[in-house]
Amino acid sequence: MSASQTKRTLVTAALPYSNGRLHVGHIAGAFLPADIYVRFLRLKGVETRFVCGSDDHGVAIMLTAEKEGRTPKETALYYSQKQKASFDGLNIKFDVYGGTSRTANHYKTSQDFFTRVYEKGYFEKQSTRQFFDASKDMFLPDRYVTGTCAYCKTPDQNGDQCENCGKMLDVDSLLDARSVMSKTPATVKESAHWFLDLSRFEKEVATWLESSTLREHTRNYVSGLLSTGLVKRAMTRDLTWGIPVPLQDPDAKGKVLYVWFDAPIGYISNTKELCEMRGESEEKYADWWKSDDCDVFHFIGEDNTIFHCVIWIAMLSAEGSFKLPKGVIVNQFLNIQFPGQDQEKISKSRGTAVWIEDYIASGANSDVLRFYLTSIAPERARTVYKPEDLVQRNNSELANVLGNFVHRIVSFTHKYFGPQVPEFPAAKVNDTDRAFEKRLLETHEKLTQHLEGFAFKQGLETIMEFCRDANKYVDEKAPWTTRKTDMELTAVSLAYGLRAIRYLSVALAPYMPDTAAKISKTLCIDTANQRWDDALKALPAGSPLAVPEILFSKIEDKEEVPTSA
Ligand code: B3M
Ligand code: ZN
Repeated sequence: MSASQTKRTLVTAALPYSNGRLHVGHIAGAFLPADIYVRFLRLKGVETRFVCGSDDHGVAIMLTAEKEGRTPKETALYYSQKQKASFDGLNIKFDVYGGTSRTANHYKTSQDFFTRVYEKGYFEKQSTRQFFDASKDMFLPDRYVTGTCAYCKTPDQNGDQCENCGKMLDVDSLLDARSVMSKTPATVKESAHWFLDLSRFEKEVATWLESSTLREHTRNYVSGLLSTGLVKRAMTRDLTWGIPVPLQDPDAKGKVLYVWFDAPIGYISNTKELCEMRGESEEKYADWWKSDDCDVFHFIGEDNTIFHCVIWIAMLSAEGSFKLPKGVIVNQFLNIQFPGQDQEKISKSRGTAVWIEDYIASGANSDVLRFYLTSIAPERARTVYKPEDLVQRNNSELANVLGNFVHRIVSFTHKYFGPQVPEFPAAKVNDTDRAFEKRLLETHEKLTQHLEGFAFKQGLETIMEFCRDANKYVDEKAPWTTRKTDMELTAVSLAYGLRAIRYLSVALAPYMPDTAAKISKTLCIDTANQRWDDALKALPAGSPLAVPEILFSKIEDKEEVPTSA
């Protein structure tokens, strides 16, 4: 996989449904890796915009609104703001965080998109059989109905997609369907809808699949979908909440766009929103969506794969004026395991989630969570979040290995050479120092490759291995012993140690921005125009040093960080 080589890059993270709070699984899935990538690109000097916002339409929001006694619009706004606060608390810094129900721009962009596809003749109007709740006199699209998946026989599945096998479900493939509203068996009623025949875009999807940046599991999954053939999918719904179908046809009355039609268009409308926020003309968004100088990367969780890698590609191909994404970076799910219990899915209803809001409210260090979630990132397979593992890694890796290295080098330098990088004669540099320097250069090369290849977890491991070696280097050079006999030799060890710290202040910046900033502050480095390769620049002798802060405190009492819902 290769990263963006172009002048500009637009990075998006999946738009979360605004019907609930965010938990660690959401963050590990799409948002944190996207944020790491954006920070890396910016350090590389790539002009980057980072776009997200809440996904406000669809039945999920309607059901929550009903349950919590708010309107769907109020619900969307309420949770969208909560989500924004959670992202802020973890330093996940989008350039814009809108909401698909909040702006006229999103309605217009979605309706214009629909109209263009319609005018090109790609929609087929068809009378369909839909689940219906006679007692409530309403159609039951998507999550309004539950039943058993006809393909894998998993019970309690929603009307749109089976959580277990990922297949799309409809009146014929959802067995024993019941209304979520009245709990009565669902009946079936006719309704006209507009379908996009995905099979007409099989070639476009296949070509995109070959040329785009995807992880292996994603490529295999999408090839599998293509090999069984694509089908027609309704792009409209019988719902009261959503974007009205922009057609004069009497059959369009009371119908809205399917949430998965308008949601990805949210990436475009949020980009427009951002241009407006920056005082640019609305048409500026085309620099990000229609220019060959820009690559678009979507970061998503595994359950969104079919929508981004098949339906969205077909939609964009049908509409024709936007660029196809350069890559879709998909993470698998994160399971959770509480002490003494079995591993399970993260679930709000079963109370098996760690909420970001609670983590932030506990006052725990946001970088610790960023570190832990990256160290268990489900990049190739599902992985497990273990609350006590976070505590253990904070203590053993962050506090003991990283924090301790920085602290001991800087405070030792202060003590014996004053608050500055010591000067040393070149003749005192020995093989151990040269080997350590080589190690640093190799680390940078490896880390850069990992980040360019979206292997964020391996990148972080590379940094931590370097930290362990840095501690070994200092132990071997033992400045606390050499200072009694040879101050010049001691100066070399500390200067090389400081060089490693300088390195970490940049290398860690995509992963742990607060920590990187604290290290930079200790080294009195202005990070405003910092670049990725500045990581390799040694600080000249005499550069000032500030008093080091404690980067990570040990978590003694496990209750200090939230461990459950
Ligand atoms: N809202 C599903 C989810 O939150 C959906 C993603 C939309 S991305 C355009 O997982
Ligand atoms: Zn299934």
